Amino acid sequence: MGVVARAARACRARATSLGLAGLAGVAALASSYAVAGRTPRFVAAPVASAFVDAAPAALVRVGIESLGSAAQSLVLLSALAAAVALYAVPVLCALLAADHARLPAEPLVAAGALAVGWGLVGAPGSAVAAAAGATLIVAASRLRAPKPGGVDTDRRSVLAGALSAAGLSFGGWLVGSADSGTGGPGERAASTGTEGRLLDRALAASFDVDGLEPLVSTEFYEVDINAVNPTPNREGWTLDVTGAVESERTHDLAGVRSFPTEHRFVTLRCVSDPLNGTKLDTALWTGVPVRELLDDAGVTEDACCVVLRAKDGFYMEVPLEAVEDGLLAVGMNGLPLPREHGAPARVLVPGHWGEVNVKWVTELEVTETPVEGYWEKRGWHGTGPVNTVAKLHAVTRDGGRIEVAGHAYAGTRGVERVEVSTDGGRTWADTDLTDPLPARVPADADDPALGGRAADAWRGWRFAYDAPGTEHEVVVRATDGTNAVQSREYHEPYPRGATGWVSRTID
Ligand SMILES: Nc1nc2c(c(=O)[nH]1)N[C@H]1C(S)=C(S)[C@@H](COP(=O)(O)O)O[C@H]1N2
Ligand SMILES: [Mo]
Repeated sequence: MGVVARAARACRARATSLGLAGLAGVAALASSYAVAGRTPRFVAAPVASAFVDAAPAALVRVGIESLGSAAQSLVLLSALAAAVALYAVPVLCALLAADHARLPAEPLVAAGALAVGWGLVGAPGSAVAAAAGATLIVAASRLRAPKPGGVDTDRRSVLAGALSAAGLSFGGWLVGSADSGTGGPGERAASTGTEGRLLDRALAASFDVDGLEPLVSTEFYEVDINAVNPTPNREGWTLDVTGAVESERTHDLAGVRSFPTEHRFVTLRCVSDPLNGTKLDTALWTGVPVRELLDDAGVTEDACCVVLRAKDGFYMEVPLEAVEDGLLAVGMNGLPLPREHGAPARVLVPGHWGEVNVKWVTELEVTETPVEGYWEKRGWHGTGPVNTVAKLHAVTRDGGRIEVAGHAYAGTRGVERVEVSTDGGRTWADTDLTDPLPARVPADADDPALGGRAADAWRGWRFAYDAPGTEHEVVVRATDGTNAVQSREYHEPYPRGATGWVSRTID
């Protein structure tokens, strides 16, 4: 009888401690989030990255391909649960140890939680806030449910708890205010000057069709491996040019900007984009030709390739001749590069799949032998030139007329022609195409010659016809600048990008 009662009491005590430890974990995360937000300093962020790193390649592929940001939320959710557990374990140990030694638990909890946070993010503000949150919960629980007997111990532990929590909060607030302030939307440059003129021109050249984006995308797609994107740090950012070069270089943002700058209209398409998907977008990018940076370091004769490395651990390798013609972009549509598109700088590689357009770039490593990039290790053959595609994104009716429209993209080969069939591919007609977007424009050109032709941007197409009054199949296909017609044979995106002709049944 006595044994059973004691066992039950011990069990209840353990269960209470476990619940309290879990609560302390939740409080730790909440406090860290309050200080850090959805940035890499949030204590759950490194757990999320570790999950993505450890996940089997196929899972990462399927997740990013088919679930997109839902997969990232799922990763974040499991990372949150795991992070709570990471805090709960040392808190539980601290509670049990304190109980055993009849010591106040709060200092032990604070120390344990601080160690966890520090190990995870090494960012004092966020780690201290998390520890404060955990400690406060433990202190509060003692306050509300004093242990029977031992009034003295309770008073001492409440005092110790309140003091540790107050101290930690104050410390967290102090350091937190010092190590935040690196995020933010950044300065808002007015879209005037050359960029403004170029954007106006692109808008004017766009087809005004319901359901069709203008030539500069209003919503640019986002694909990356992160549940939490790197925080922009424009002051602390540097780019290293290393490897097979005569002299390695390190540039900060001001250093990069001291090279000649230019604007380019560039289209990006993710290799995972379905045949008629929407992971295809265009922006006006501003930056420095990669050639300038490579020439400045002096690429050696035997160099073949460049590995582009980024702050989120992502890296891709590109042939030298492809990246030489690329742009280190620091601006997008007249504004500083936004966080989700790689702030403060990303690389754009003409005509290649989206994945080699490395965001948050920190290093260009010139190599003499090819290496496999992040996605190649996971089975994609994505570093090659893009496939030609014509999308069908808008169908509108006006009385007896039907209009179909979309965009077509063929990388650096350019789009020469888009044809439509309204009878399932038996007969074909030419469509109207938007004028090609302007070519590369030096940033210091005060009246940019807006002629020329962008080497790597999509074109819009539209076609109107009399409704046949019966169900019919519309098919669309593009021809590139080398006179090659878009491949007809259907293939899913994995592993080399989708192929085939987009078709749609209209009734
Ligand atoms: N650092 C980094 N760069 C990255 C990625 C990434 O996960 N990390 N994803 C790549 C992929 S797969 C694509 S399709 C493009 C998408 O660029 P966007 O998000 O600006 O549209 O970024 C590429 N650059
Ligand atoms: Mo991609």
